Amino acid sequence: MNSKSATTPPQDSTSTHRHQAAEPEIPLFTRYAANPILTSRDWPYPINSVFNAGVAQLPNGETLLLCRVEDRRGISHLSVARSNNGIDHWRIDEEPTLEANPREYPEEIWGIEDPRITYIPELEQYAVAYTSFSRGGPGVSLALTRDFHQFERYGVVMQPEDKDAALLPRRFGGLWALIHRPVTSLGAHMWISYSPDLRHWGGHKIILEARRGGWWDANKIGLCSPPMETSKGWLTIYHGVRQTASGSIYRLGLALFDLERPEICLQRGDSWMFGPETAYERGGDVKDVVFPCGQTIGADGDTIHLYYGAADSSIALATGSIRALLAWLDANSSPWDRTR
Ligand code: BMA
Repeated sequence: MNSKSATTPPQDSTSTHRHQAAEPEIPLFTRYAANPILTSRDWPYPINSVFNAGVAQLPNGETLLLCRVEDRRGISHLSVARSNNGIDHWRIDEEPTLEANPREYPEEIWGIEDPRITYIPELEQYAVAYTSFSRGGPGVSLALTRDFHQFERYGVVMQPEDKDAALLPRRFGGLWALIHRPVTSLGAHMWISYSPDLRHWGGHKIILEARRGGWWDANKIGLCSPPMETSKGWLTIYHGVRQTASGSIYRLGLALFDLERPEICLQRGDSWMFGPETAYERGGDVKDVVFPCGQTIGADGDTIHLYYGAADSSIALATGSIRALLAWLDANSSPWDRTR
């Protein structure tokens, strides 16, 4: 008798209990073999670390990363790196591209961080939503640019404590929509707010709540990269923070929001779909962190190049597929009111 068959239960992938379907059989994101793609050693001037980059795909085909660069005082600024293939041969601005300007924008006194870039066809400009580190804590600031040289600052659009924001690329019922993560007495959940002019914001609503208890995304979540528009809805990568006895673990989950009413969550994955595994994700200034702030979509309309900060120390790249993420959501989400 085959000893294996005596001890191994029959394999039937369809019998897997929903809440145990934690890891997809095929990884949803494949790490670039030569990760990390950018570190402090690549920088043309002395810095501590480079991580959490906003991403834009330029009309000339270049990939632009607006990187969070932490200097050796501990204060962050944003700097541009460009590459023809989005993988290597990065050309980095010789000096900081966008620096905190606390004289005119006092909310930027301790630096600017974690940009998310959205191209806005109506304005023919890129909107950069970033964290301004103020005396009152982190807030959300907005700037518009055509060329990543000149920036028009809109100042604080969401007061502290708030961060992890991105603008959606078009209006809904005449209003712009910003996803963000305030910390309120209700907790650290994802919200949406609307504006007629990008300056005055209202209509605030919670769109995704941090779960509770033992969940991987209990108590604190936030938007990662700007949502991707698909035929099924806004495909959205968010981070969940698990507090453990030895610190936090930042992992990535998926949710889908209604195309015309982005405040409506259609699906939410049960388990995380990407988390710290490699040495450069598990060790660094802040261990166990993967933190994407942007992606590009390939010419096939499906391939995602996800750029993420690794352990607050470097920038790494992983490749995925919109089709595969949508299929995974179909197979791995529960009605969301049962998961809280
Ligand atoms: C978050 C942000 C990110 C950072 C992460 C891990 O709150 O501040 O910039 O990457 O923590 O330190």
